[in-house]
Amino acid sequence: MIDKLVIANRGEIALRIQRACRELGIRTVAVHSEADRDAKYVRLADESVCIGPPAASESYLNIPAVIAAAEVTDAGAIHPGYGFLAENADFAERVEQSGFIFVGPRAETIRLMGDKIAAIRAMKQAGVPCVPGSDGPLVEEDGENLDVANQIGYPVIIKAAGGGGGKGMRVVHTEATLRNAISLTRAEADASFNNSMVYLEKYLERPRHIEVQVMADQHGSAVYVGERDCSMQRRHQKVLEEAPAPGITDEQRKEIGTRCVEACKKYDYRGAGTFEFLYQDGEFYFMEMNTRIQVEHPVTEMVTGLDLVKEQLKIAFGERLSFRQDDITVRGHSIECRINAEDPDTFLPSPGRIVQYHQPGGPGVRVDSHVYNNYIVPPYYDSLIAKLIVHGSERSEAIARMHSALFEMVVDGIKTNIPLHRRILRDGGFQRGDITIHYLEQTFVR
Ligand code: MV4
Repeated sequence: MIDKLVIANRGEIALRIQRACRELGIRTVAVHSEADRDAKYVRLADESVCIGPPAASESYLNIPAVIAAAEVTDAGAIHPGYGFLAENADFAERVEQSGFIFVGPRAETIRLMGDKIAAIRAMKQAGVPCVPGSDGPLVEEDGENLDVANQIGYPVIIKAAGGGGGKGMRVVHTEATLRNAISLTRAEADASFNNSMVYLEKYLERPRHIEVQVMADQHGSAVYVGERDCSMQRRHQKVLEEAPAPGITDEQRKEIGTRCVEACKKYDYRGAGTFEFLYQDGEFYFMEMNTRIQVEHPVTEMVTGLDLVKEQLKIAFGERLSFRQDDITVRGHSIECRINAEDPDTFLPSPGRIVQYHQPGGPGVRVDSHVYNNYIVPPYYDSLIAKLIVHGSERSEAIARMHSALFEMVVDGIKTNIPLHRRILRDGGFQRGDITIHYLEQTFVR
């Protein structure tokens, strides 16, 4: 067993990983930028190493500095959290080459899933349902691409193989605009990702975003841990997530979950993973796979009673999954509101000093946050300051508990999106539980 671990991240997830380590008897090393010297997770870690100036590119994204921190503290493993280096295959490779355990999938798997065309091909071969599409990269010949698009039917969407998370995409409604859209997307993809490969899919016009959580160990066992609905988003930033996805039946969950587990086994997946799907008219369509623990993992923990971060660590250290598929049951309903330091109407960041902070409590309420009274939200990183998570025996109880928790929560001194969350919870569309990925932008934000 590893006795010391470097947490290559900041904010609430650094604290979350630390808590899991403490339960497992693993000592922690916080790495931090100059802007995060006074952070709670730095104080609470067993050791800390300053790895650079405030800019993430010179600190949290600085691979040699992170690896050097593991070396000087004699740590055995590195947990990347989410964002930053979490899905950087070169980082995972260099961590392992330097003799440390990378808490995550093999570098080869991260690389495979980073290439969206290769990932879709792999998933299709494993029996995971995918969007009808070009079945590989688009070629240079316009005629062939026109044929593919006509076969699939408009509208279609052009996506970059190196993209993901909403970068490098273009919707095409007519044959007349296809050629230009392909070359524009190709040029952007080349400039942004240094990869000009693009592919084409049928554009789904009113889907929900539903993702399936999986966990797999190094001994060939894999399970699905239910799904989450993440449709409430703006500009590819999730705002509110919930588990289970409203309206998904046990049969649907078992069917799509089993497909994901089979894919994990086929590719010898290891650790926590998320299969992202579009869901429309009762069907799931694979989009991409995330090879990290996600921001919204707590809603899955709340409905299953599992500790996904502890499981990640145990898997990385070679232990077997401590549960089988039949041991996992989805109980009740959980909702997470992402509390951001931002203007609730304009969504502009609102960094600065939090002069008054009170977090809510009561039955079924969980707050994952690194902030405290007089904490200064730095302007250099993303604006997430807290995740407010509730659990209820059913969705209506979870909604009522979230209402109550938002009523109790006080964050003074900076603007937050708490008023936006209150409006969402009161909204009829949200309460019915059948909103699409476009709902927040199209019919809600003024
Ligand atoms: C799509 C789509 C509709 N049809 N693909 C956006 C992020 C990237 N992962 C893929 N995305 C989409 N792919 C097809 N064939 C709509 C989106 C999309 C989206 C997906 C999930 C969550 C939010 C979204 C917002 C806009 C577009």
